[in-house]
Amino acid sequence: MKKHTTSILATCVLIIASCGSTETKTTVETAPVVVQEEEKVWEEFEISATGNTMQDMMFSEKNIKVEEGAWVRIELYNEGVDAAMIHNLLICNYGTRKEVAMKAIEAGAENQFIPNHKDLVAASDLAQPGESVTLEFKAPAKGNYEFFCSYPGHSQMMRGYLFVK
Ligand SMILES: [Cu+2]
Repeated sequence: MKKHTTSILATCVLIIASCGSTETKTTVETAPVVVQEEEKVWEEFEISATGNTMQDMMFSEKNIKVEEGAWVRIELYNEGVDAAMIHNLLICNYGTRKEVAMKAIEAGAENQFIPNHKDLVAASDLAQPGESVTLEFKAPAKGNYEFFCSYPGHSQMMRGYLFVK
């Protein structure tokens, strides 16, 4: 008799347990949180800095075209392995590259070779060999601009043009 009672009890426990488990399976759907933000149109670019000597270092892109007022995101990949291959990407008004590059060297490593200059439009952080950095800025007024690496000795080899349409 005792044995029988135990088996009935065990069956009851099983039923309760299974009922409980189906209940916990019910999940509550949560609505995604919508963050109100200014509508930004992004134009994205990936630029690699290649080469391992002062003679062959270069950017993989030479010309970038964007729309006026767009937000520009440039992912700069430093593919160098040599310790001297430290790169960044500065954007300046057309025809001012040499002057801004000179001021960048004066600004020095403590300022990541970013000068305080009226013709400087945007500047990324420095990317060590194997690293990448992201530069984001709003496209300036329609016109022609230049980009270059301001690490000392690099601006002549590592440069290109930004066209804002
Ligand atoms: Cu460089």
